[in-house]
Amino acid sequence: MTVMTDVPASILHAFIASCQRDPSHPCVLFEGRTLTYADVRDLVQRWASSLRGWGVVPGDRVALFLENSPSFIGAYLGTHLAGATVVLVNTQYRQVELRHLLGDSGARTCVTDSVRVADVLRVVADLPDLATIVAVGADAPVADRTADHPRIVAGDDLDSAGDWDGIMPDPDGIAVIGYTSGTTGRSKGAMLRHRNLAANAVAVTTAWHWSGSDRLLLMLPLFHVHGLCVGMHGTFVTGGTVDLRRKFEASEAIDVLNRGETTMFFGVPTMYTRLIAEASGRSHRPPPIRLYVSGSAPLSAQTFSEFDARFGQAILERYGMTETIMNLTNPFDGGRRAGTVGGPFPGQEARIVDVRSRVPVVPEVDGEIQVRGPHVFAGYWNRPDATEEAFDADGWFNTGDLGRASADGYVTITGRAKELIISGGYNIYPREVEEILEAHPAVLEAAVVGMPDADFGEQVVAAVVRRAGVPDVTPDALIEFCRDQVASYKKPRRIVFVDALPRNAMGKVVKGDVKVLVG
Ligand code: MCA
Ligand code: AMP
Repeated sequence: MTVMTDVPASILHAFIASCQRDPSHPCVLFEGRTLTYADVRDLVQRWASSLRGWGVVPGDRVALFLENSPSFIGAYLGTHLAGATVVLVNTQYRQVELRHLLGDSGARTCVTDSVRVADVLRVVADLPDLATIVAVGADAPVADRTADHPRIVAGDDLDSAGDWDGIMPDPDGIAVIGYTSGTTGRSKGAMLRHRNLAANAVAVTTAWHWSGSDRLLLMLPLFHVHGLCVGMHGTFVTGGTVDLRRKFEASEAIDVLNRGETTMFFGVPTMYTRLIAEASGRSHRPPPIRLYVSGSAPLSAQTFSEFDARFGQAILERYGMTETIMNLTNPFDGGRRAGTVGGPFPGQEARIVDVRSRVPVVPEVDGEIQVRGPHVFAGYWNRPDATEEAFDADGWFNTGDLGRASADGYVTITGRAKELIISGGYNIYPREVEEILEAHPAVLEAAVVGMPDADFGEQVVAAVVRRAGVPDVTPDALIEFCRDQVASYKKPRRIVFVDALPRNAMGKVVKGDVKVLVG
């Protein structure tokens, strides 16, 4: 195992070092604007000073419920500079998730936009800890709400930073809480320390030969580890440039790639299948770039080879998790093998163990993937039980992903021990959707499974047993019911009414049989 040297204390330390090296270098390109490293540092200081003015104290949790924009970056590093912890919130989340994330994390401040303020206000009655909502966006309905609890302040009225330098993070402090893995329907907050983020960013940039002259086209959302901890952190650590977009559009991506200034693109497999489809309608293929990376969900060998045929480039597939950021990667220089995720990043360890005995297995034998190293999180927020269960006595983290290693060290992910549907790179926990469906008066019980989907990889399908003696319900009405409460990507694409759910002798629903039933 290579030991990484020169790991900065935090991403903020790394960002400031990059800024000191070249303050006038472009850091963020966004909607026609160029923000240099000095511009971003100024923005971060103003955010930190404003957050402090709005009552944020060291150790607070600040929830970011924001789309991609320079404000996200300012609020993110600004929260760190104010000594607080960022809680990441998917912008598609609705009342069920918001109530849980904001409540469980005890966030006292939520930074959002002028549209999403309404979503937060819908649930504030259940959020006694939430003192301040910061609304970014010119048309924020701030004036008439300032006296209420929580108070709403305008995120565009930032302080001039003045002479306040802020608080540089303690490497062991919690930088980010990312919610993930809700086996009971309620997700858990993975606590990432500043040093975890810094160590992984150095490992990733080293492995992928990322430098200050790179320009990353980033169309992934910043509220997940993929966009934030790989895309943004790598940029800050190397002193490179990120061409940040609000969201992914295949035609826009190809147009940008055609300009020849991009050197890297990171995406989920759905983005690659859409890029292939978009490129097939064009006369020329984009000029080659230094690196295409795929992750967050399995990249099929077919997409890998179609992309190679259409773009003339081998996608580098890697594997990560919110709890550990990036774990395994195909090599930058050696062969990138379709259907595999390669081996550990520098300075990190991985192994495959027998799912029952937890003893390491030999190559070509299936087991659970375990990882260990400076990138691995501190544990789950307020969940010592879940934290203890996640680690073994020697500090190995159980990923819940199944895999096998080849004799020369390439890991193939073969399945998941955890019940999880990955749709277009978003994780969906069946239990959460089942609980929503079962809260509908016309539903007796529900079982949710992932079925193959050409665009998203997997799609959500629900088998539903209707309750007798109540007014009937249509599949569309049930889908609408879900959409009102949870992120739209979690809603079932299909609902199949069944007389009973298939159960085993223990009374447990057999998901394999549910798939046959709805298939
Ligand atoms: C959007 N929709 C989806 C999904 N995305 N449905 C199922 N699965 C999805 N992934 C639905 C919306 O709810 C909406 O439904 C309709 O599609 C249109 O929404 P829109 O936003 O326009 O969708 P899109 O632009 O087509 O989005 C597809 C996408 C997006 C670009 C692939 O899903 C995406 O950015 N995915 C990346 C997620 C990501 O970053 N994952 C990393 C997490 P309706 O109209 O009915 O309301 S995993 C991670 O971080 C780990 C560490 C790792 O390894 O990377
Ligand atoms: P999250 O909980 O959102 O951090 O998602 C992490 C999960 O995404 C992992 O535990 C894997 O199940 C899955 N994942 C990430 N990258 C890959 C990949 N390259 N291939 C297959 N699954 C992946």
